Amino acid sequence: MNEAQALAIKPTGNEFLDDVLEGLRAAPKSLPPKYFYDSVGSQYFDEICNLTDYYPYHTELELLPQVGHEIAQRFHARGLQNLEIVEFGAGSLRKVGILLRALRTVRHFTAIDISQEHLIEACRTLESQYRELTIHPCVHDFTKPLKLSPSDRTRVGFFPGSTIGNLDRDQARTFLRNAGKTLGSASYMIIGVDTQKPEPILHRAYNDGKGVTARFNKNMLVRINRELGGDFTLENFAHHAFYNSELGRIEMHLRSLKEQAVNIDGERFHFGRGESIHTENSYKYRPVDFTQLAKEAGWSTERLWLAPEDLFSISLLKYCGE
Ligand code: AVI
Repeated sequence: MNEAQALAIKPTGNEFLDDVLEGLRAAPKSLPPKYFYDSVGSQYFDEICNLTDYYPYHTELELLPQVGHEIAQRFHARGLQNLEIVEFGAGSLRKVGILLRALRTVRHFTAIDISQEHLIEACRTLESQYRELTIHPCVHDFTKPLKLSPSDRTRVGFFPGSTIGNLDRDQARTFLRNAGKTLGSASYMIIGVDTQKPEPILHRAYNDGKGVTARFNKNMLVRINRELGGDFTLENFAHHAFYNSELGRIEMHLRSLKEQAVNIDGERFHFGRGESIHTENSYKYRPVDFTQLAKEAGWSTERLWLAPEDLFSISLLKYCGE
């Protein structure tokens, strides 16, 4: 892995500014959740993952060894050896280690992530642990189409953590369709998807007692102030997260605690007291609904594993085109 490789694909233009202005001009106001993940935001997210209240992370982590083992047996029975794992939104790469230990014939790993610093650091760590692995870091917004160089390897997409839940259903279908094109025919996908469950468990996961999720949410405003010269007063906004049962999703907002105005790049935005900026959705799927969604995007479900108490699911999908 080399830093120049990652730099070469760094996004250009000021897309961040354009997206922020567009989101704050809209009614209701919103900001895209992908901007949570600068290096500070990625660290907050790692902290969230260490909280007991945030069940998706440790539940998936505990289910993965069994999933990896069973997938290894399946692939072995099919004579599949020349494998490459492609992780979308590579995060801390802790989970992929479990897969690498189970799927011992993997020699190539492509890590795709929007945060360059975080990606490089994570790849360096992985490199030191898996000497025989060739790592290809790729700074990219995984919600956009991506073409990888042609290869005779069987590509296995890896999309853990229910990050797909941060996309609405149309975006999720588009992501899966694009991922199929990126990975190619005869590819597979291992995907972690959070399930619908009693509201108190969900509520706790997004309103943790230590306030880490609140800091993670507010970091969006810190970034806008620092990188775009905005003048948000942080104390004037509060973290607000709740389960919208009708739409089957957690919604995160930043709620204005008073009537106020904020300036960004010479533009003034007015906030009424109680008005909110919608920063994230986190959809929770019933297994049948996710299987159907994947099918509509060209993926058949080979197997779906459920964690105890159906707290989380991991699916093995096979690409069959559309
Ligand atoms: C990355 N993503 C799946 C997390 C989620 O649960 O939707 C992001 C997150 N937001 C608040 N806490 C964690």
